[in-house]
Amino acid sequence: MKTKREFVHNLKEIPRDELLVPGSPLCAGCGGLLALRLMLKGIDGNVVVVNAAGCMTLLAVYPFTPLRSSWLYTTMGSAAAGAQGVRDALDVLIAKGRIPAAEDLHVVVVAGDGSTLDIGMSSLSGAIHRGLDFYYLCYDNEAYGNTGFQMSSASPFGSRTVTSQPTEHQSAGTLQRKKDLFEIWRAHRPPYIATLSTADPVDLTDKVRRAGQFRGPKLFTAFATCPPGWGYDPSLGHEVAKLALDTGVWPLKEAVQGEERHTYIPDHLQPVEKYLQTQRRFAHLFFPQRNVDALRKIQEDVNAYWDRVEQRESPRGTP
Ligand SMILES: Cc1ncc(C[n+]2csc(CCOP(=O)(O)OP(=O)(O)O)c2C)c(N)n1
Ligand code: SF4
Repeated sequence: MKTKREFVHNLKEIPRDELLVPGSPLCAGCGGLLALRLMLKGIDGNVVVVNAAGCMTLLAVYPFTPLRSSWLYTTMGSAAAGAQGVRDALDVLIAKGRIPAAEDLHVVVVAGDGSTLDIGMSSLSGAIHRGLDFYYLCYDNEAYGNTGFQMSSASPFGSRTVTSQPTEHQSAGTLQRKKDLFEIWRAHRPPYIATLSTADPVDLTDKVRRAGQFRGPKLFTAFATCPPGWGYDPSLGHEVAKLALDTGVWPLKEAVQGEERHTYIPDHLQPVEKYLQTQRRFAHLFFPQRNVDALRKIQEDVNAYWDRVEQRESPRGTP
């Protein structure tokens, strides 16, 4: 079941304008890059991008950049504070008549899950609490990608990262569950939050357009497929992202003024193993022998999530 779109109803209605053009040194098939490109299409007007250290730092390797906008680079911990500074500067310049209001820019933070959930969480929490008017994109590749794929607090249970390798004492790899960024954000009560997936670009751009109706923090977390970190061929990114939706691993949802609803409820969840088997970071759960306990736990977590959704929202399979 998919919810009705408000602004973007089909692929043809996704704006053709590009603020992020081809030509970057990021990996082929980078899902985070595609999420950013689509998100910028959903924003009405010009932007200034504030970027926390991470893979997207490669978007501006002087003197080249694929961005058709200004770009401010910050430390991992301070992107949201940087966004506050840019917003304040724009407001002051407009108030003093130094730039016309019509030339105002939207402030867009781009940060990885390590920056968002670990190192930059306190400055982000403060910015949301102050009601800063900005867009925030966390591209969630579920690890510290830029430095070689170390475990972050978004790494899912059972995944292999370079700092959470399966051993003979613990065969699952990462033992912790992902932090729930959506719920952390929801507890701050911002006007708009959503999860995004490049496997549904219409849902993605429609959500960004809808968010544009609100002043204040507009927060997005995108499923960010990562070929080298996750271990799959770059040409398979769409299939991996689609399976994450159809197995229920990555729910598509939004919260408007705290009211949560799912924008896609799979009619029948596919077994989560179909998703796990697409990536080498989960290969140790299947070879040299099946890790029955870990696989059961992953499936049970997904089932429990959707059972809760079913109780709250329309039952699965109901249009
Ligand atoms: C405080 C701090 N610790 C470590 C680093 C080194 N560093 C640069 S990029 C990066 C990885 C960032 O991970 P994430 O935010 O998930 O973004 P990704 O690299 O996955 O795009 C790290 C650890 C840093 N810049 N600052
Ligand atoms: S390591 Fe992953 S997130 Fe980083 S640029 Fe490559 S594909 Fe993108």
